[in-house]
Amino acid sequence: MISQSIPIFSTIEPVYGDGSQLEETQRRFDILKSKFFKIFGHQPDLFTRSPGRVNLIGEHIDYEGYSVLPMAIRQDTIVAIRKNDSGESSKLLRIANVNDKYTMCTYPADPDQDIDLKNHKWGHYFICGYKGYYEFAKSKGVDIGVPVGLDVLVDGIVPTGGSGLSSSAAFVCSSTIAIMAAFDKNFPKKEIAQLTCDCERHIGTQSGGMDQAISVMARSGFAELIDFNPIRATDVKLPAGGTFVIAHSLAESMKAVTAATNYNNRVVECRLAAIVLGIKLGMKPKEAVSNVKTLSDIEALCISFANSRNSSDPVIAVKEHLKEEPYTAEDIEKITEEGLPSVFSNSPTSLDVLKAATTFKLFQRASHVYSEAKRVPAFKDTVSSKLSDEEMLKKLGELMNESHYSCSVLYECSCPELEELVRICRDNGALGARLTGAGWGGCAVALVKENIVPQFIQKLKEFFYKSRIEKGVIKKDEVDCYVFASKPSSGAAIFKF
Ligand code: NG1
Ligand code: MG
Repeated sequence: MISQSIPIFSTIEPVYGDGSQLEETQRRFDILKSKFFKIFGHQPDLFTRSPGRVNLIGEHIDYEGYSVLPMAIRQDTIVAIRKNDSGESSKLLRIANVNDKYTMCTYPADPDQDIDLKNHKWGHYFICGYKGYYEFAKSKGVDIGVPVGLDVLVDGIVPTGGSGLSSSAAFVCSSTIAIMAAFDKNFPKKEIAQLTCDCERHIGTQSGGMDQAISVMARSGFAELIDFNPIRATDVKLPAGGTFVIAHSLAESMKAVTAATNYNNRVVECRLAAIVLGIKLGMKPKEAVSNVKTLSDIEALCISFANSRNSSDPVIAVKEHLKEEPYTAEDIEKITEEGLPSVFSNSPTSLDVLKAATTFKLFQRASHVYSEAKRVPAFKDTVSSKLSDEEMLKKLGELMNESHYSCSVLYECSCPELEELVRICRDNGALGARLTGAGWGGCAVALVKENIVPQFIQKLKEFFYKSRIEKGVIKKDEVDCYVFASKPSSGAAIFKF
């Protein structure tokens, strides 16, 4: 099979073809064009778009090497771009936004620049794409000549502020593809999915590749099972009669800022759990420290141990070999026979985690990852099973509820607002509801029978959003941006008009 590259369109219909979205999007493109001209004094060369996503199941396991099951949402980030190879501005990357909240960011046209992580700016996400694209081009031996200036205008409508809908990946993917297309290049989607994942790591989170893979590879009408190493996407047709409703908890989680205590902390805990388990299951400490990167690396060892106990569940190995009480660094160093700063010496963001942490919950994190990893194939198998639609939806809802429990209790990535929201969803007819994305704030996703969606959304407005509107947390006319039903939409595209 020939691996497809990013599609190039000369009209917006193929991507935004359904009803109201077409008009709304045409307006966005018109505004982008006129603002681009107003700011930079010329027209853009081309546009790119890449969508946000909602993860249906498989949370915090992509970076452990396990498959996940997200779908793209229609909200996306459009980037307008033009190369600038003469005059003073040929030495600059000028990144502007249609939203006045984001003031223009200017960077040197230098792919080797460092991103100032201590001083977070919205434009940094573009630089992630910029640096990553040059690294990729270099590694492929693609000649893109001396760096030139880029004029860029961004229009993102994926809810931001750690919504868990991957506004960051939509921005990084759209930017990277815009840069690639501005240099008149295109590559297979799989390579771009990997490249954009590497790009986003420049922001300092040790993320897995789910968000970029779905944003680049999504197909309209399908959720996708995403496998890693190498990245692959398999279409998953969702059962008729069910709809996914996305609802924002209105708690913000700024992942790029809190990484050392939240996201990266869990990545480090998983690595430590994997190393300790590997040693307990017979690996030499030195061998485990240098070879074991993720919990999936030692799954075979865990399963053969579980087999010896008449099970195939790696959670058995976790129960037997890890203790429930949190580990101190000293506890772990006795097992690894090496200091933790030395174990993580080549990862500055992990060293930040070690500085911020007092203890590590290895048992809980590993139990979550191994059990969540099983729920993903269970979800996919349910969808392709012979169950009636009714039974199928019920089973999918149960898996989503189990996933939420595991995220909340074992992985501790929920928050009071998400707990309240998930409970309200379940009390008002959801077949299942869970936090989605990294958590610590952001959105929940609920599986709801299609015929009750309007009432369901009404109930959420009444029981969750009304009091928040009264307190001024959001405005009344904004509420539809925070709670909406979503259908699986298509992936990244390039537009040349
Ligand atoms: P969001 O929801 O965008 O913060 C993050 C990671 C994913 C995945 C999920 C948890 C990034 C870019 N994305 O998503 O790779 O690990 O958390 O399942 O960091
Ligand atoms: Mg993100």
